Amino acid sequence: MQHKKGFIFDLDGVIVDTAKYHFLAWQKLAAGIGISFTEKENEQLKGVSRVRSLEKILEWGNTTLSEERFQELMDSKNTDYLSHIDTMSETEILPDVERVLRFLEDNEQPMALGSASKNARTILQKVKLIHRFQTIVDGTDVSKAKPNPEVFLKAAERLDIAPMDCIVFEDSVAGIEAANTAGMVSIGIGDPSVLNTADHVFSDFTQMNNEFLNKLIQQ
Ligand code: B16
Ligand code: MG
Repeated sequence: MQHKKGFIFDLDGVIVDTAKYHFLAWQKLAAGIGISFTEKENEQLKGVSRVRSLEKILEWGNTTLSEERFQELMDSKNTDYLSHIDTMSETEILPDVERVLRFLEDNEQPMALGSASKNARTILQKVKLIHRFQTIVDGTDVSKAKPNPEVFLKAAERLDIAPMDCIVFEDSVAGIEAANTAGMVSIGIGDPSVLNTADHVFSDFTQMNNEFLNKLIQQ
């Protein structure tokens, strides 16, 4: 009998590296309001929603803004970010992502995207992966941001697979916490010393062979 598991992929940092574009856009915004913003701060925004990201930047800079100005800055950050996204193509899909997707498709495993980004569909279209997922749950579908498990629980529900039979690939600490809280198998993609609460960690998909994927299916 073919076992069916639900495989849920985060987007930024797992399928494509859009953190570098978020960095450019947030840095421009921060410079415009006199706040210093380096790669170190950018790291702390991984998996964090757009609103919460701006709130954090303002906290770091000890700055408060009117609600109207806050919204204006959010909009201009996103316009700037989208100008970078517009340059993207399939060449930016991270190494071995396509091999993993193909292996899971060949084994008839349901797959979903579970991302905090409200731009997830645009990005998936640019890299031509939008049709590879049975369902897409993104920042427009959820009201509670990671580490809340809502995004992954919604993906499981739409795949019609029990949370305990779902496997999440995530690059952020908040996302791993969300997967663990949802009762799913959490697989960190990145640095094991950072993602130390994940069930398994790989530096990237080139380190994860088909035998490991097969074990996840059979478990
Ligand atoms: P947007 P993920 C997250 O995506 C990013 O890691 C995070 O840096 C970003 O702030 C968030 O999406 C919101 O993105 O501004 O496009 O709505 O890693 O959950 O795929
Ligand atoms: Mg991510």
